[in-house]
Amino acid sequence: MSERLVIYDNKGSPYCQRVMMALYETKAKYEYHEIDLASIPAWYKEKVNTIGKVPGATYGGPPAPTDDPSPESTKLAESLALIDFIGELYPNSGLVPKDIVERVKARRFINSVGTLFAPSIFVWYARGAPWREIVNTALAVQTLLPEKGDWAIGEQFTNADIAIAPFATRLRVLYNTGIGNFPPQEAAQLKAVMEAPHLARFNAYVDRIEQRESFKATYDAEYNLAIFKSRAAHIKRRT
Ligand SMILES: N[C@@H](CCC(=O)N[C@@H](CS)C(=O)NCC(=O)O)C(=O)O
Repeated sequence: MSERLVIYDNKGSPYCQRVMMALYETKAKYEYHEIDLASIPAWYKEKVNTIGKVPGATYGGPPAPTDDPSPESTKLAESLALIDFIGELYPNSGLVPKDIVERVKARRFINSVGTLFAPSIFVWYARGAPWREIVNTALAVQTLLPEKGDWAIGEQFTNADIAIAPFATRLRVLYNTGIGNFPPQEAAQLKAVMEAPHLARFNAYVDRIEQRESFKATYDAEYNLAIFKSRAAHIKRRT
C-alpha cells in the first residue's frame, strides 16, 4: 500500500501540470498544497525543496500539516522524476511501461522533449532566440512517433505523452496570441510553419493530447493566458 503523498503545485506551471496529469491518470490518493510563485514561502524552501521550485512532494512520514512537513517524510522534486514515481506507485496505470524496450522508447522520447523541444520554446519565448529551432525540435519529436497507435510509444498512453503535453499546448498559445519576448511578426511566421503539412503527424498527436481527460482536467486556458501575459510583461521589463 502506498504511503501519504503531498503534492506542492502551482496551477500556471507546465512542470506541475505533468504531475497533476499523472495523478489524474492514476487516480492517485494525495493531499494538495498550492505554492504562490510570486512569494515562495520560506518553509517550502527549508522543508520541501531547497531550490524553491515546484513541483515538489513529500512521501511517507507521520501526519503533519502540509506547510510543516515531518522531517521523517521523504522529499521529492523534479517533474519527470515525480511522474515516474507516481507511475511506479500505480503500475497498472501503464504510465511507466512494464516492457523494457517500451520503457527505453519512452525514455528516449522524454529526453527529446526535456533537452530539445521544451528548451527551444523557452529560449524563444523568454529570450528571443530563433524560432526555427522550435520547428526543428518538433520535427525531431515527430520522427519518434510510431506508425501505429495514438501515443508517443504506441497504443498505451504513458509518461512520454505527459512529458510533452504542457509544452506542446503552451507553444500553440504563444504562436496564436503573440504573447512573449519576441518580435510580434514571429508568432505568425512560426504558426504558419508549425501548422504546415510537414508537421501534420505532430499536430494530430498534440490534438489527441489536448482531448485527453487528464489534460483537460489540469489545464485552465483562461488562467494560463493571464499568467502568460503577466510573465511576458515581467520579462520585458527586465530586458
Ligand atoms: N526541472 C524542474 C523545473 C521546475 C521549475 O522551473 N518550476 C518553476 C515553475 S514553472 C518554478 O518553480 N519557479 C520558481 C522559481 O524559480 O523561483 C522540473 O522539471 O520540475
